[in-house]
Amino acid sequence: MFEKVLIANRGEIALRIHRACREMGIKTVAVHSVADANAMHVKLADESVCIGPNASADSYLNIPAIITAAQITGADAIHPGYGFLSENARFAEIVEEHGIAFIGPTAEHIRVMGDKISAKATVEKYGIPVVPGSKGEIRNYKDAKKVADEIGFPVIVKAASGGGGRGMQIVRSADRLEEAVNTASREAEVSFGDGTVYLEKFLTLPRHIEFQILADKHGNVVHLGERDCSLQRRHQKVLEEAPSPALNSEMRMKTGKVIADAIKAIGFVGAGTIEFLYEEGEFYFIEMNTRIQVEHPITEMITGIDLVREQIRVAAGQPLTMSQEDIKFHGHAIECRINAEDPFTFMPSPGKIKTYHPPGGLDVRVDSALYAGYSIPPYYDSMIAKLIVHGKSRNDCLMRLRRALEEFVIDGVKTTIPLHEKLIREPDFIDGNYDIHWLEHYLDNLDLDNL
Ligand code: MV4
Repeated sequence: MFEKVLIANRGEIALRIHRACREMGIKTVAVHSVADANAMHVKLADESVCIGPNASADSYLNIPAIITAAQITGADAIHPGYGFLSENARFAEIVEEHGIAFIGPTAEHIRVMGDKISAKATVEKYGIPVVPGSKGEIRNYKDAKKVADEIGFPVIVKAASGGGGRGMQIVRSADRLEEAVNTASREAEVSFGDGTVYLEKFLTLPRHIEFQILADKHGNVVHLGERDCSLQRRHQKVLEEAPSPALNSEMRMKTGKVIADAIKAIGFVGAGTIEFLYEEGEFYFIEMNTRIQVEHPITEMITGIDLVREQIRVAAGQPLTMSQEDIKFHGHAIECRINAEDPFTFMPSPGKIKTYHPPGGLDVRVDSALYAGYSIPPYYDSMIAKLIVHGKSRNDCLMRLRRALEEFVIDGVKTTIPLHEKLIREPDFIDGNYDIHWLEHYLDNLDLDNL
């Protein structure tokens, strides 16, 4: 097992990784920007290294500084967390070239899944259903027209290097197709330095459902069921739940098996998420994430499995601690992402925390790096806490979530707690009756003057 892990991240996920390491007897190294000198992840770690100035590009994305920090402290592995360098194949490669273990999949698997065209082709080959669309790249209008005529409008043009919703164009009729292909390609070139685009049937009212998998170096692969991440605003998830209100156990186990078999055939190792759009009883693969995700705790709450611990174990060559038959799903879990933002306009609200009182009690988990007196810097993501609640049933979970949100006190900055309190009282949400567009429609129709 590793002796010392460098955590190449900040905030709550850096704490989450530190905690897994501590419980495994592994020492930790925090890295931080100048702005994060007083951050909680720095205080908790056994050692810390300042890797650069405030801007992420100069610190948390600074590969030479991070490698040097690992060398100086003698770390034998690096955990990238989520965001930042977590899905940078070149970073994974450089880490390994320096004789340091990368806690994640191989650079090659990151690269294949990072290109949405090759990701789709790869999973389709092993039996995972994908969204109908172009076989690979669309080079010109002629290519696009041929595919669109086959699958019918509406279609969506996407960037091969995209993901997370950037560089997409929805096309409702043939007369708009040519400009959409050109716009998508131009935007992709500007955003990602790669103008490659592809085309898919646009699914109008799907849910976003993703499956968690774990795979070791010995050919063992398990799935840990799904998370429903449909509630999002501008491609930022707001609240996630597991299991999805839209699935039953039979669909879960059937789809999970297809996915686990495909992941085994692909030879992927580590923790991964297979993202689907789900519409009218059918799954359509869109992307695979090759990292631990923000919303991983809801899966931990319903399975009792420590995903970060398993990630560290498999990176060190150890087998998974469970097989598929050992995985039992218990009850329901919901995560609310709490951001330092105005709850209804979403204007960022950095600043100093005066009072911090997180909720507690049975089946309530708060993943956060906040403390009273801490100043939230304006340079990074605005997510400051995740409230994760479990219950025996979805209704028990909702009742407990109401209670926990009421208890939560964060004074000094605006937070999205009031949005969550309102959202979980909406009849459509209570009924589990929502799709990927529901939250944006809901927010558009709120009367901001009468809240
Ligand atoms: C789609 C889609 C509908 N049809 N693909 C958005 C982020 C990226 N991960 C993929 N995304 C989507 N891909 C097909 N074929 C709908 C989305 C999507 C979305 C699109 C427009 C506005 C909001 C959205 C929210 C989630 C997903």
